[in-house]
Amino acid sequence: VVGVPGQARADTYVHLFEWKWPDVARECEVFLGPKGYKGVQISPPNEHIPLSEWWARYQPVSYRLESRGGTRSQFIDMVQRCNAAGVEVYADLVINHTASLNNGGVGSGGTSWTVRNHPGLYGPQDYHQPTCTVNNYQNASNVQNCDLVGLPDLNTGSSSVQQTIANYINDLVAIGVKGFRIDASKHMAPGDIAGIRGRVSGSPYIFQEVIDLGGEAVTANQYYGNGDVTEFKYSANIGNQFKNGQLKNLSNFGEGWGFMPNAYAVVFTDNHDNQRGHGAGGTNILTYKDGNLYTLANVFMLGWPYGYAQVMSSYAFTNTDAGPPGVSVHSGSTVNCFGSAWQCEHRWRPIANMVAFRKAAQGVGVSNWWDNGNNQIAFARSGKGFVVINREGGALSRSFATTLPGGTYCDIINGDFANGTCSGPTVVVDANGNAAFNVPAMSSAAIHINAVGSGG
Ligand code: LM2
Ligand code: CA
Repeated sequence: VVGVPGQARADTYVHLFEWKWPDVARECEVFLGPKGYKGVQISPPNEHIPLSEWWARYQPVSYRLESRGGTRSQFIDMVQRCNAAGVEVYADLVINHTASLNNGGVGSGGTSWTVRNHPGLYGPQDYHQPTCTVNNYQNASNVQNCDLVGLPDLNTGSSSVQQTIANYINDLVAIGVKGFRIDASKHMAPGDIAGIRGRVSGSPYIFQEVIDLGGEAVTANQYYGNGDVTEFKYSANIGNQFKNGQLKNLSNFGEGWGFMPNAYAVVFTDNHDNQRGHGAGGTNILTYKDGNLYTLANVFMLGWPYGYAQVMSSYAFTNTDAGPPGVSVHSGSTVNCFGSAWQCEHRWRPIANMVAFRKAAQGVGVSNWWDNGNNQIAFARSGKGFVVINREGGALSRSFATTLPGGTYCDIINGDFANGTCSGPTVVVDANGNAAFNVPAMSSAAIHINAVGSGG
């Protein structure tokens, strides 16, 4: 048995990368709320440099809510509608630095600026001096007090800078934003983040982007005092196992692999950076381009009681700098997903339905682990659910002790359960808890106690 039952994580949020606010709002209402996603991470809502590349969003010009995502009023409407749908909005906070492009210009909201000079917000005295370049990851002060890829490094230790940042966060909190991803947290001293947090009203959820794959001066554990932290080792290792390893190795995936304590970890197969070779994680990162393999890895992640799970929702790209498609996701009742633009991984049936599995398995750990010594695995979330993953070229036909009460369960990987009926195949669990599964090559099956009919 692995996984500490009391700490088994129950929830999932989705990153709707570069979605516009009206599309996010509608998605909260028609899909995320009904499927049980707890939250949605949005791209940075602040004013940014006016380039088409996705990373323009990571060069703040001001904290006005005028961005490629939409206007302030569209932002407010989105937050209200997502809250009404039971979905928390997590804003991506870019607060380590400000813009550097071409010595200045005009931002996405019409604000004029020059490098280290943002009228009403910051002047030269608000940046770390003398200026230096992040180039030595063995030296925490270099990592935290110098310019990251040429981006002017705010003096986040100063109380006036902390207050300016907190004013921005408090504006978002007042609108109804429930959580924050703190971009480039590794590049700010943990005490600086604590200082900002201390000036924020309420106690929003925060998770800090700290890339810690080992071997550096700044480590993830230094940030636990502030809140959750991204576990990049999870992303790198799940990719490596699904691409090159053996799934039998995953029987103690999590703390047993030297990952951070379950209670702090935010986990993902890929994020918007490492799916395109930015950020970190190496060459084995799984993405939507991996098709079935990607689905299987996400089924594992959502079935497994480690971390707060992030589902990535991407747009198709070949150029790793390319910005989002011009077309809207929603137009009338048409949903523009799965084609050559928006990929909507969060709507892929196995991924979408495993969100409810994860909730159903709340509070219980893993038992009845089985593997074939290679790439076929199965496990129970004791008394709550059962997952079978077949990452091999042949079918997997076998009877398992599921730990579940007898009944006819919906295989939620291959069908949807609604109003007591299953649109796809069912799995019969007998009175002793045993059930026969027949899982084709490169496929999976999953059942849980909130998708079961009567009888059996
Ligand atoms: C991060 N973590 O701490 C992200 O992992 C990283 O992807 C972000 O960079 C970074 N923080 C800053 O928020 C991204 C992107 C970079 C891009 C920056 C700023 O990965 O490529 O840098 O945003 O937009 C771009 C150019 C780069 C240039 C820089 C400054 O790609 O060549 O450097 O702007 O003008 C001279
Ligand atoms: Ca810094």
